[in-house]
Amino acid sequence: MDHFLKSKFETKAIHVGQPPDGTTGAIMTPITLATTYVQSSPGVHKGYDYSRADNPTREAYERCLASLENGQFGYAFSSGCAATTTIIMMLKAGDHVICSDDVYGGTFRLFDKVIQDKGIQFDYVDLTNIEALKNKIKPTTKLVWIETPTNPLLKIIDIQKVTEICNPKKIWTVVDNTFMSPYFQNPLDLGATMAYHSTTKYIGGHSDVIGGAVITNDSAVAEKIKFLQKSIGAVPSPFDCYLAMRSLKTLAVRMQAHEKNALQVAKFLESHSKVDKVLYPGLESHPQHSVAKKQNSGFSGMITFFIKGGLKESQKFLESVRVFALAESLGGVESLIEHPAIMTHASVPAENRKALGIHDNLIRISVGIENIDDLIQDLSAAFQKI
Ligand code: P1T
Repeated sequence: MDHFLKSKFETKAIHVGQPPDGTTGAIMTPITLATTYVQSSPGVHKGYDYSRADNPTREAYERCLASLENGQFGYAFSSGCAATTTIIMMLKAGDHVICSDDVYGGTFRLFDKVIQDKGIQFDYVDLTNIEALKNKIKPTTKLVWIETPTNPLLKIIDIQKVTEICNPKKIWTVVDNTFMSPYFQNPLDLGATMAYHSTTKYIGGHSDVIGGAVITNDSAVAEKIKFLQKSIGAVPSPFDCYLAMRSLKTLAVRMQAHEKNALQVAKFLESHSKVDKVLYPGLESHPQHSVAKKQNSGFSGMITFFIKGGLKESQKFLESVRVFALAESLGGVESLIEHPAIMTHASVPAENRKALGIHDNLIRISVGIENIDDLIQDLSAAFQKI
């Protein structure tokens, strides 16, 4: 057993799965690029036979990541969408999935345009409404996909309430924990079957590596995911694993910095005359602030707000920022800003976007860890351009 598994978050992030190298004493885990491993007799090897199945750098990263989610089993993938696909491959034609109505546009596209064609059925439900969830469950329901906070509307779903309904019925629950990171939210502790990440975001943290991950404590689910990981083969490269593992070491300090800045940006926006409404789980005005306070140890760095006006005002504002970069994605050290209706959620049909409230005056911010004065000044100057 890893000596550090019982340590606190910051210590686990630096040490679990990463003892000094047995051969050289190197303090950093080597990047093992080999695709294959020499066997002394057919089938006799040192635990590795082919790198799609097992790779030492990936294994170190998976162990560390699993420990941060208080999970026994962790699996890394070449993207968040690859991890989503692998999870869904546990299902078969005729199975039914209930998914948060407000999810990353790419998740919706994958379900709606790719997986549904294979005979798996989907219902999209506002999971902040537990009665609505209960009403949609059928005998064929096998999985509930919870994104919380949701992307981009930052709705907070009560994970424990959902798992209390699903677990007795043997319905798997997946929590997309991308926006909170394991530092602020641990879905497995709240009864979820799987914690999921687009590690491209806070876990990678530097906007230089695409990846995904699944963590579970359910050994039967773990066995299936491991089998599918090897069989489908959407695995990250050893270098990507190294980068993501290196990033884990600073996850705690980064998340604290993101949150500190985000709270100040959210308050600034809330008091600004050109802002209609701000959605940030850390603000008392957030509709599910009490749920966030209960299930999260912090509120992370994502903010969504409605600017006064419409597309014209949004465009002018987004063209005017200088410190915030107009770009998709989130969770990096640099502040990003984007327009969900045109960018990250363009694959959600216009009528769905309208029903959800993803309007043309909606702007999403990923608050980075630059100096807060520069961030506020940048937003302030951009508002003056409208
Ligand atoms: O991009 P990829 O690593 O494949 O992850 C997909 C994904 C899954 N879940 C959530 C909550 C996400 O936000 C994402 C990717 N999101 C963006 C690129 C974005 O800008 O919202």
